[in-house]
Amino acid sequence: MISTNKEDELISLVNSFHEGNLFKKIAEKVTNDERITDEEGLLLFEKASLGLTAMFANYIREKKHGDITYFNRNFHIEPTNVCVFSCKFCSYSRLYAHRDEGWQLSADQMMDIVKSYDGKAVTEVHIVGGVHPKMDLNFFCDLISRIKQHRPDLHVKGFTAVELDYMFRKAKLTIAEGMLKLKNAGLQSMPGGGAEIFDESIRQQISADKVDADGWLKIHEEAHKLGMHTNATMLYGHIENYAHRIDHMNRLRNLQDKTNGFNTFIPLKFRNKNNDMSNVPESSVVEDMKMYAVARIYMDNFPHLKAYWPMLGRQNAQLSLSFGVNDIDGTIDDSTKIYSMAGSEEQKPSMNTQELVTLIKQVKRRPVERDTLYNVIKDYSLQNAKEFDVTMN
Ligand code: V47
Ligand code: SF4
Repeated sequence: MISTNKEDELISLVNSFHEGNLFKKIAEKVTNDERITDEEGLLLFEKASLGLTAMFANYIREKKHGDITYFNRNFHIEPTNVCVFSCKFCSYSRLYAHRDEGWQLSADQMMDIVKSYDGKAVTEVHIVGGVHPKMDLNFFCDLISRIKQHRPDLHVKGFTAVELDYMFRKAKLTIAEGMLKLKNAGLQSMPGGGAEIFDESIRQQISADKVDADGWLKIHEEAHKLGMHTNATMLYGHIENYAHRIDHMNRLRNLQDKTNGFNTFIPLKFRNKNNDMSNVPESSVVEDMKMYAVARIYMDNFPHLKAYWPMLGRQNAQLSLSFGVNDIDGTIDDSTKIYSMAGSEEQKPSMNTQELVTLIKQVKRRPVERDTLYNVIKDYSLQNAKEFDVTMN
C-alpha cells in the first residue's frame, strides 16, 4: 500500500516539472483516486511530458498492483484467415473469393493443436480469426464442447465481437441467445479485439463494413450480463487523433461503470506492413508509452492494463511496465500470424515461462503467473531459475 508520504512526494515532484502548474488538479485527482475528465485526458496527451505521465501512471499502477506483473501460459488457435470483411489495416485476411490463398482449419485440426498441449501447464486457449462465412455458430459450439470435453481445466477465451456479430446474425439469433449458446457450449470469456476505434467517421475509413461501436459494446455487455469477463482493445496510432482515443476510452469506461465485466484494456499499436494503410507512418515508442500512461490514468475502473508483447517487442514491453502496464499477456507459443504479417517486432511470437520471468525481473518487477481471470497461479519473485520444471512451455 502506498503511504501518505508517497502522495506528498508525488505532488511535490509534479511541482518540480516545468509544466507542473498545469497538472496540479490532475495530480490531486491521481493521489485521491478520483476520475479525470475527458478534457484532462486530452491535456495529458497534448501537453504533458512523457516523464510526468509516467509518474502518474506508475503511481496508480503501484497503488493497484505494487510491482506485480502478470503473465499467463496460453496458446492461440487461428481457425482461418478467410474473412468477409476488408479492414484497411489488416495484413492477415483473405477475402472468401481468394480463400485458396488463405487457410481454414477443420475442427479435427484444431483439436490436434489442443492435444499437442496435453501434459503442458497451459491454462488458456485463445481462439480468434477471420470471419469465414461457412464457419458458423454451431461449428464453433461443437469445437468448444470438444475442447472442454478433452481438457476441462483449459479456459476457453474466444471470438471477437466482430466474429460473434456475424455468427449471431447468420444464425438469426439475438445477442443474448447467441451468447448463451456459446456459454453453454463452454465459452468462458472473450478477448478484446475488433474494437479498433469507435468514432464513426474513423471507423468508416478503416473498417467500414464490420460491426459498429454500439454493436461491439452490446455484445460485451451481454457477455458481462451472463457473468463472463471480457477484454477491450483500441487500435491506435493511425489516422485517429487524441480526441478519438479519449472518446473510445470514454465509451469503455462508461460500460465498465455499468457492468464491471472488463478485466483488461489493451491498446494495440497500428503496424503498417502489408496492408492498405502502409502509407500511414507508425507511432514512435514515446507515443506508445504515452498511450499506455494516459490509458492507465484515464481508465480508472479497469483493473488491468496489458501490453501485448508480440506486437510491441520485448524491450518496449519491459519499458511499458514503468508506464502503467501490469500485464504482458502470455507465452502465446504458436505461429500467431495476425501481427507478424503486419510487421510486428516478433516474427515468431513465443516465449517460454523462464524467458518471460527473466524479462520481467530484468526491470525489477515481480513476475506472477495468473489464469485468465487473474487468479494467481504462481509468484515467481522468489523462484530460482533452476526450479523451472520440464512441463513448462
Ligand atoms: O481487432 C489487426 C488488431 C486485433 C493490425 O483480449 C492490428 O487478450 C495492429 O484483439 N496493426 C485482434 N493491430 C487481436 C486482439 C487481441 C490480441 C491479444 C490479446 C487480446 C486479448 C486481444 O488485432 C484486431 C485489430 O485491432 N490488428 N491488424 C495491424 N496492422
Ligand atoms: Fe477480418 Fe478481423 Fe482482418 Fe477485419 S481485422 S479484415 S474483421 S480478420
